[in-house]
Amino acid sequence: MDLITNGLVSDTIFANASGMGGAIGIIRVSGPRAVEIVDQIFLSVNEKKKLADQKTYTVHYGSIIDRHLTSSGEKTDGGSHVVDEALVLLMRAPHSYTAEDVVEIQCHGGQLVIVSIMNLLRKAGARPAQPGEFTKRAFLNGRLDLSQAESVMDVIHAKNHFALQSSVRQLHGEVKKKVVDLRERILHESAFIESALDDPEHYDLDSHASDFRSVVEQLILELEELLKNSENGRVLSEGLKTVIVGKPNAGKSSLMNLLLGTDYAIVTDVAGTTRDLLETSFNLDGITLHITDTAGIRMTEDAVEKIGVERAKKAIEQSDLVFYVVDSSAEEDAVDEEILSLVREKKVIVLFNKCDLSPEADAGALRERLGVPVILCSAKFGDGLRELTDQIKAFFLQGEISYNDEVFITNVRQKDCIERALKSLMLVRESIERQMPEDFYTIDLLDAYEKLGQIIGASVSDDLVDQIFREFCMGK
Ligand SMILES: Nc1nc2c(ncn2[C@@H]2O[C@H](COP(=O)(O)OP(=O)(O)OP(=O)(O)O)[C@@H](O)[C@H]2O)c(=O)[nH]1
Ligand SMILES: [Mg+2]
Repeated sequence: MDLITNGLVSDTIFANASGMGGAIGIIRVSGPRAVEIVDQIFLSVNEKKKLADQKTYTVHYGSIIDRHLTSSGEKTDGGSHVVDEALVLLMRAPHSYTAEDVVEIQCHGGQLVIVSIMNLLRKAGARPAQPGEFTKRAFLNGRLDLSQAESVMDVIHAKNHFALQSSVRQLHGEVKKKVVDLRERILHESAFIESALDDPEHYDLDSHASDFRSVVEQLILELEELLKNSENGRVLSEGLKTVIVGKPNAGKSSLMNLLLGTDYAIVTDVAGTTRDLLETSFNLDGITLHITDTAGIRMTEDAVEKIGVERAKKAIEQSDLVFYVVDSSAEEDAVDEEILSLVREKKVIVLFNKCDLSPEADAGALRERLGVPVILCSAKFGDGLRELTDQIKAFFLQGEISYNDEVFITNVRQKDCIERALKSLMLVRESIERQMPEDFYTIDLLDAYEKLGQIIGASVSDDLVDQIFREFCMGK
């Protein structure tokens, strides 16, 4: 697919790359006329200096000027009006972000200044960029593969250290490397089969059969590993929607405060203290939890509390994880049954709270009866936090996470491609088991090859490319 010559990259684009409101404004200009266009609006301190004559990776100090206006705003033939002082950075093709000529104008960060400069650029012949268009050009010009381009967005939106680290690894081409390796091995196998079918005298398929089977098994294993890691990656980068539920006074808000390490939620000994949902996010040993404290669930005639209980029920439905807080010093009743039925479909951890009051509490018996993890804790005195953390990890992170050397596919589109490639390879395995003719294998092998190619953009349609880059922010 040759996207570079389809006319998309022939014009010169600009965008505010710094956002409004900072101390410095950065306007990025990219395209074949970038240097010439900025030359029209830039006057170096050394007035004779032209950007067009300057080397790449150089910085120039001067003014942005409107050559058609005087300082009083009137049109002139000769004089010009200074809009702002500026530093101009020159990065020539192909060693720039887009692999085109790029000029970045650093000016003062005021909104009016930035808008005025962008207007001048438009008059000089550049056009405003679409969101993500710079990165799209980097992709179209072959400087980034699609997985790297997507990781640019992930770097910007990373919510925690893990997510950032894994996106930066992807930006450096880790995913690409893995995918290219898998594809080469697939191609090698199908090339061998094709050759053997064409030239049976020189290539012996029969003696290759067991090798071929083990290669396919190995490829399947590696794809499964990538999928497993992607689930870990999702949990680690996006976080878990967690809801704390239980009867009134069980200690839900106390647990919330213990987890956050602050006096966030109101805690009193009045049953029915929390009425509305109380939401926040925090980091527990590297895992982001988006946590919601809820109103205690009970039969109530109080109109406000009733709404609170309904909201709590809805929060359960939308959650990935439920902390069910039980007062271990109180008797069980029908409401416990109701709560258990509400959380039946969910991943639940029971926190058998107030263990300081009932030291005889038996978590084992409860665990056996409910069939879910039960942790003895005291939200008031801070006991049980370690066990809770370990339990969450055991629930969501399959296996050990090695932050340094594993490839994490966190992007949904990429994950979908892996799933499809895996399906195709499973079909190959099935064909081997059923001793189908060899040409059956190659169709599915090449299918897997193509699906993996979509991850790095080796085989994607223009529409998909447009859709992917539309999600980017301005100036990227
Ligand atoms: N002894 C003891 N008291 C606790 C513990 N956890 C909470 N409490 C007390 O139990 C009472 C209720 O605690 P909250 O955290 O407000 O309970 P809640 O589940 O949020 O209650 P509602 O918002 O009314 O549904 C307060 O007086 C807390 O100090 C605990 O582990 N041990
Ligand atoms: Mg509460």
